[in-house]
Amino acid sequence: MHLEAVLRLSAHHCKPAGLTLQYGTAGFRTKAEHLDHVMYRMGLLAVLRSKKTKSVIGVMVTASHNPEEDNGVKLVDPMGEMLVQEWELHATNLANAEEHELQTVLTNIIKQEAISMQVESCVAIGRDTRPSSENLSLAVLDGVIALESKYQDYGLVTTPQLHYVVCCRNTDGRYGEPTVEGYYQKLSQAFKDLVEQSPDCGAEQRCLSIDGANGIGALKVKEMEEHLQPILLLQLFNDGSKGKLNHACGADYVKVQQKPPEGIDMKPGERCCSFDGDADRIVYYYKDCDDRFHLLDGDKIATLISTFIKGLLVKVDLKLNMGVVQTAYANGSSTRYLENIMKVPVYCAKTGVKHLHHKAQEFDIGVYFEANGHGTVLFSKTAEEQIRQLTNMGASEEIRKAAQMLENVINLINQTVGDAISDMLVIEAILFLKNLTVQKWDEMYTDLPNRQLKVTVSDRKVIDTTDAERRTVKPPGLQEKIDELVKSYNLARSFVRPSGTEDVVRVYAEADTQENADALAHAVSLAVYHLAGGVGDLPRPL
Ligand code: G16
Repeated sequence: MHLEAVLRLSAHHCKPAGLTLQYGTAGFRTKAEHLDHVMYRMGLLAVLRSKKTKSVIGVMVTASHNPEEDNGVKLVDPMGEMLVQEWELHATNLANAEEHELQTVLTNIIKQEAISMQVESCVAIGRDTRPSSENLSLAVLDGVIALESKYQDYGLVTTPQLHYVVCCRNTDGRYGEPTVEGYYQKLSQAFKDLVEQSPDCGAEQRCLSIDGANGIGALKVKEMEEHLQPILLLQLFNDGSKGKLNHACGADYVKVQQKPPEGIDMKPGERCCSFDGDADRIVYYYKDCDDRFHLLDGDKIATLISTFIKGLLVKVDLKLNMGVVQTAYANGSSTRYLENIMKVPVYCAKTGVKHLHHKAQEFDIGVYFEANGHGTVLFSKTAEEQIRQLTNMGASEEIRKAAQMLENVINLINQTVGDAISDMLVIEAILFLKNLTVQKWDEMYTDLPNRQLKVTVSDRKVIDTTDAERRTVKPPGLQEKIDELVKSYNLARSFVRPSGTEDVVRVYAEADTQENADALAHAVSLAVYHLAGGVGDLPRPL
């Protein structure tokens, strides 16, 4: 095989000697200036994956919630899912091969995966609004061109839009038309069909304020707005016209800081939401008459959506099993509510949509959400078929109506991956249909006070976890220390894990009061600092 062009073009995307990067929670992610060679090589890998699967493969240039200076890459598999985990190793080997090893590593992947280089391939490329994204997506393109593959450059798109078009392309349009306009048409039609039955709500209920994180989500929601009027009236803040991407705004900031983003004008009782930097996460919030901030995160979203779906399933009387998948970050109150009140089985997966998605596929209807607002609902083929049959058959009017609503949810939810825009429309539709205010939704259960902190250590790989990241097995003594600290507080829980997107260790704690959650999080941070090689200043009390 001739890899001449690959090596020739690689000279324009040289790997800095000695630099090694790890495939993390959602692909490679680091400072943008270290990523040119990675992008080129992910272009190459996407072509190989495309040949192997005989499908279109997606490459999204984004670092999502990370600061503007960072960038990253997410690879999208044929049905719109994240790259299959067995290929993460190929990605790591390829990204870390020194220039002189590139040919060997590529040839090894081709051999190991028995890839026929004669097979046609096609790569779909997308990017977010970061200043570095355009050039990095050109590097991806160079990799694709080096292996003489077909491609389509979708330009500026949200990550979920790229996942959507990849799935559409590989299902011959059955999932929808493979364009951004097709995405708007599909979602807005399903949204309108779903809310058709809702009681007439006032203008107040129809208004939603959106914090676009100064990112791609803001651009895309602006494009979509006209498709949603007059049902939904959107007010967009942090639209990218002045502020910096994810700076003091966006879903991650709001969730971690537990406060509103800067740049949003919030009136008491008004429903607001924040997207993250590539619009695959969403959180809701409002402030009450006493100016108190209330956050409705991924756990509250999962509860709202699964309660709604369960209600419809009872009406249609289908014996479909439904499960909810969360991570260790899920608030203890949400898990108890789902299990004890709603009687829905709940599972805990490792952080990262790839893990949650996988688990959710085991159910007829799998609802998965990370507390940070990343999630969706998956319907099995059986579930989709049974629901569709009921919409056509001579079932009673009530059953037919409920089945129709479920079908609209299937069309509205982006089943390929968590999607801020799609999730927002599902939530808005449920609130309309149930005539629920954001306050009433919030009252479903009360979150346990919690705190998330970050600790910088010299090498975060010294921490190893087990039990879906709820316990550490390394370094020695850390878990014992956490256990001892947790015992001193009521209703307390805490865990630590190395982040797969930032160079930090994440600390989570919850307890009966905010003071206790804060104190526990601080004490655990100190334990991490001392036992796992903390660098810089000691973690300070909150
Ligand atoms: C990515 C993943 C999420 C994960 C988040 C944080 O989100 O897709 O599943 O929760 O990173 O991961 P970590 O704690 O390992 O840094 P995004 O929105 O940044 O792509």
